[in-house]
Amino acid sequence: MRAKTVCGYLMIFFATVFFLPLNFSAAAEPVPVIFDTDMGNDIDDALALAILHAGIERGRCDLLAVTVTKPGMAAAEYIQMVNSWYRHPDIPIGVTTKDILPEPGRYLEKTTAAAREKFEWESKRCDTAVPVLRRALAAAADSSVVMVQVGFSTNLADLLDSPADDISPLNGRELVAKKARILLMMAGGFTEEYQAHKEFNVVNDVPSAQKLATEWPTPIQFSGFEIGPVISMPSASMINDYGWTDWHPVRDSYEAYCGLDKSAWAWDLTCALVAIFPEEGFFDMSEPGTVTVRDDGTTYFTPAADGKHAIFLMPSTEQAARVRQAFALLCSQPRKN
Ligand SMILES: [Ca+2]
Repeated sequence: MRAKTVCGYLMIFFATVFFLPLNFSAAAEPVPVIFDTDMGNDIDDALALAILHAGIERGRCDLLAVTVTKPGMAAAEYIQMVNSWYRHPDIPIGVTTKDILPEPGRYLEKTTAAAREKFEWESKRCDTAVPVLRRALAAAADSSVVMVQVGFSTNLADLLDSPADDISPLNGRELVAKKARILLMMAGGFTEEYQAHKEFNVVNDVPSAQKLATEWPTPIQFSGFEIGPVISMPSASMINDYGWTDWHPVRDSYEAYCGLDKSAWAWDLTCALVAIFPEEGFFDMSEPGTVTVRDDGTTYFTPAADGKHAIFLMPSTEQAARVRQAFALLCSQPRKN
């Protein structure tokens, strides 16, 4: 009974907001995005990738490359499968050289195997992450690229240390300073409740997170751990909104990861959403300041007028509802044929 009532309210809510707040302007130029992910450790990376593909379909995102901080080929092959399903098989993919959490997790291999029964795609011979990042940046317009990092800081720290090569006469730090506009990263914990929290993306590679916090040359906006629990993915959407297709890689992954009836906490989607719809006010940002990463993996934010960092502020009830709705609509958005 209760479930039916909740479902009824959700349907009214969906019908209402579908026509109201998602009035993304059609004239905006696609945002050039590089997506760096630990795909497979949690389901929100897959949902974030779905949001970026929805952005491509809407003409709001140009996905220049995907780089992976999960070693081995399971994550890379899964990403190639998803990109191919969305009909963008040529997006470059680069893989880390470090061996952090190599286990494939709950959905990468399972969904890739299921996909083989549904459609064919060409497996990619992937390069390592740093040359893929360097090529994508070198080819981009100056100060244009939005970097979205939703896994460990390994690849982007390695990028900063990369020397000049035949891809670019600039070293990594110079290349980032010239080509990137901003880095959006899911990392850290910044509210009082999470002061002692050793956030997953930080604690699995603390030196790299420290390097980005101190050396990354563009502004950084940090989406902290505290945001995800208040904007979980609506399970009703996972159950109800995919009827337009007989199979969907991200829905299949979600089912394998936690079951369709669970509303998974949603961290990584926040950065993808803000990357491609920066003007929509989905979140408010803090005043400028500096994020510090301690050696034990905890983090804190200090306001400072000349700081290059900001943190996502906790969303209001209205913002959280709107963000959840955007997640639901974008992840389930039908692809073009
Ligand atoms: Ca992640």
